Amino acid sequence: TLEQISEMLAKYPSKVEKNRKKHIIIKDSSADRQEIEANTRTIPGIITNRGCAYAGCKGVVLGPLKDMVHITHGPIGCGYYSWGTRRNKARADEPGQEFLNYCVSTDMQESDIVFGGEKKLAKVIDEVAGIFKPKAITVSATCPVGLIGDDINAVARAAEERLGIPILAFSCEGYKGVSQSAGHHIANNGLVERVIGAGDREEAAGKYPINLLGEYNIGGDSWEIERILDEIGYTVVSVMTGNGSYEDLKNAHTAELNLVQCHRSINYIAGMLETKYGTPWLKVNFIGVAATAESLRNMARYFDDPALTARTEEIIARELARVEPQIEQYRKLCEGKTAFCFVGGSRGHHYQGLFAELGIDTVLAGYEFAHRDDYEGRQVIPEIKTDADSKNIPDLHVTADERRFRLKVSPEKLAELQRQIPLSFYAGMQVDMADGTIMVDDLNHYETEEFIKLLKPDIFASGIKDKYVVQKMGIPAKQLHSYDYSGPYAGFGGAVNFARDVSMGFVSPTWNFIVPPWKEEPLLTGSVTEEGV
Ligand code: CFM
Ligand code: HCA
Repeated sequence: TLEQISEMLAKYPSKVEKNRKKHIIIKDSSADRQEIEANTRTIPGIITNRGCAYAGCKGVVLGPLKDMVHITHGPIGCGYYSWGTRRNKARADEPGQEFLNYCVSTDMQESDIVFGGEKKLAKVIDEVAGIFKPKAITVSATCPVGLIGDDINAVARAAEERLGIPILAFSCEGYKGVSQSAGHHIANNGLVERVIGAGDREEAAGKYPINLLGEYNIGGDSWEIERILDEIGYTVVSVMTGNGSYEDLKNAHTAELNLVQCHRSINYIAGMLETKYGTPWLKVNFIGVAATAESLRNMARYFDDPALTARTEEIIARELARVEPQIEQYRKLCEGKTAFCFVGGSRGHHYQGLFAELGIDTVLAGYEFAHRDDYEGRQVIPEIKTDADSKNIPDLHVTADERRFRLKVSPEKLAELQRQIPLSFYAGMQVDMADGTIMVDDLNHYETEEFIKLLKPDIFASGIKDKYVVQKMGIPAKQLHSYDYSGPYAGFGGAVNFARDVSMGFVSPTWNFIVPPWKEEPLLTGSVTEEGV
């Protein structure tokens, strides 16, 4: 209840209390509207789960592009901690053109900080081009690079002339924003400016050409989604950016529709491609059986072709017949339980549907770094105040491409479709949450513990940073970032894997095998003597 939350917040200094209050909402559909504060600075001293702009740019959006080598310009730590931990999988399309297992850094030392790191960067770029012969190279800046003023753009331009391959520089210093989110925006801008449209194809190679945006192939998710899309007959021109490539992305302008799975990380590209090429985007969600089926049906509605619609229904029926009985088995183990669902920017919403299919109610959900539109829906965008932090990242000024702009559907048809399907629109998390459930933005460790005591969830879904604290409180914790090294969880097949893994969390006898040390023998031994020694 509100009083209990107030009590929890009262432990903070009063300024902090006032701040955090705006990031917490109890869903109440009778209220006119419920505004949440988001995408603002974390209060120093609070243990947040957020990452930095570099993580959002290099780690999230650029990192999965497999035929490019991604150079981290900075001290080794930033590169090291982004080495493979996100589990974005890839397979080479051409022999030797898959570099994701490498972690390339300029390994800046103190002397580079003092005298500048540009020469070292130029040398690393030359080495990378010589050793790997990639299609293209990215350079991502970490905090010290911006502080000392290395001009990575000039270094990249010079190297590009020298080497004859695209070298893209990203000024995504960690401090460029309040979270990963700023880095998404920086990466989106660079891909639109330098990659998408750089190819010379004017038409896609097959029928119903689409791009899948905001899907990063964590644990193989996009492979499971593409399996179905291929079977239905779609031509997946590119995936941004899971198992994605420079090679595919450069012809992404040939798609007739852009699908947006993770709105937060890639809505900028979706919007810019609509302006530039006249291609609308469709908000999809391939997490959960019902959401997957609905997304496929919405896609069929957009293309409006009876053969495609029939094929869509055929595949959905086949997949449901296959996965529903399996999920039903697991549902018996999960029914009636409750979950916390706190992830970065879109999974906090998407996974609630999959939990519901297992009979698990989400009692608290939230995002680390999403914006108000991801909670409240895109209709609030015009009223979001731009503060000094968000002004840091410029919106690109994109105009219609004179040669390639083509309205994919007439304005009348577009308006009609928008009444039926989420075309170029995202309604956010809030509408899907039940009354009385709680939304928390940028949840921190103190609030995590307090909310657990209050709500006693049966499972806690979030990331590595709070997993072990929660597990030690005796609650199964499920990572929704790395999937705890499991997956895929997307699509029809993924839902079964998820059901299996969550059920394991509930029925695992592990905890019964562990005897806390103080139950085996007293922690303090000795005796008290009269002298007190
Ligand atoms: Fe989008 Fe993502 Fe997410 Fe995200 Fe991330 Fe991620 Fe995430 Mo970790 S792009 S917002 S910046 S769905 S890395 S694949 S799991 S926080 S909820
Ligand atoms: C990131 C990456 C991350 C971290 C995961 C976690 C991921 O934010 O830089 O905190 O468990 O998914 O790998 O979100």
